[in-house]
Amino acid sequence: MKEHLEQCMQAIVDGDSPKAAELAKASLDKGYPVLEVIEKGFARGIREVGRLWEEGELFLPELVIGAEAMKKAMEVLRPALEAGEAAEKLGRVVIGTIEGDIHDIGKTLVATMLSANGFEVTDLGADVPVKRFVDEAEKTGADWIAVSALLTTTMPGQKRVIDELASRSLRGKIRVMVGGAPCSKEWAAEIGADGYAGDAVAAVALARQKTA
Ligand code: B12
Repeated sequence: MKEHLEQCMQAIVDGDSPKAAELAKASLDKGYPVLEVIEKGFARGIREVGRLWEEGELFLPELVIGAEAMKKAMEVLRPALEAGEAAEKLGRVVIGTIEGDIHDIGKTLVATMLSANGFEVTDLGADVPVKRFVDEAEKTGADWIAVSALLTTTMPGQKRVIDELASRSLRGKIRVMVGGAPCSKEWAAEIGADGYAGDAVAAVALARQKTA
């Protein structure tokens, strides 16, 4: 298993989409825990690509190619995560990546896990305008708005979602959770969010714990 996870990571670092898809399929065939394969294999790979890019060892096209390989692996693995979808719905969540930000791999993983664990999820995709989060949440009667941000420059958009809710007097009715690599518990507290989660499993726990 350890060696397999290393190979998964390496396929992303190499930007090798066919290999990533093949390893993802092999993970399913071998019955490895899917979430562990994602977090300790593929996602570790994409974070390593980010680190190498930041250090100037990789160029932007290589970052893009790494992200493509990551997406290929996710395409193979996602149905296995969704397979356990619960019949009883625990609540409704509107999720998206905030405007100006196109990072959607982590957000999609959170959406998939919420949906597999009994939440009705409306995924608005990436680069979502502030008002659209709130419009959709009102329309679907959502319990939660989940806002992802991967850039320090787009994080303030998470606060604008909260401000927009307040301006429509929806602040206690619809909760807001924030996440994405640069976010933290402290940031969530600073902007008055109802919660922060550092990964998809923690996001499910947070939604469960606080949904009335
Ligand atoms: C892949 C990637 C890309 C891909 C995105 C592909 C895609 N479709 O998503 C591409 C190549 C397109 C890209 C582009 C850019 N990127 Co980029 N990218 C990354 C990288 C390497 C990995 C992100 C990722 O997918 N991680 C894997 C997933 C599984 O993890 P995650 O996103 O963190 O999500 C988990 C948790 O955070 C949490 N979570 C996520 N969302 C949410 C939401 C909620 C509500 C909750 C509760 C939890 C939660 O759960 C997830 C699952 O565990 C990061 C580096 C890093 N370490 O994050 C840089 C990074 C985010 N990128 C960066 C930059 C600068 C850019 C660009 C500006 C580069 C450029 N010059 O053009 C552009 C931005 C374009 C834009 N406007 O958005 C910087 C940001 C720096 C900063 N301080 O803001 C980073 C940190 C790289 C670096 N080390 O410098 N990028």
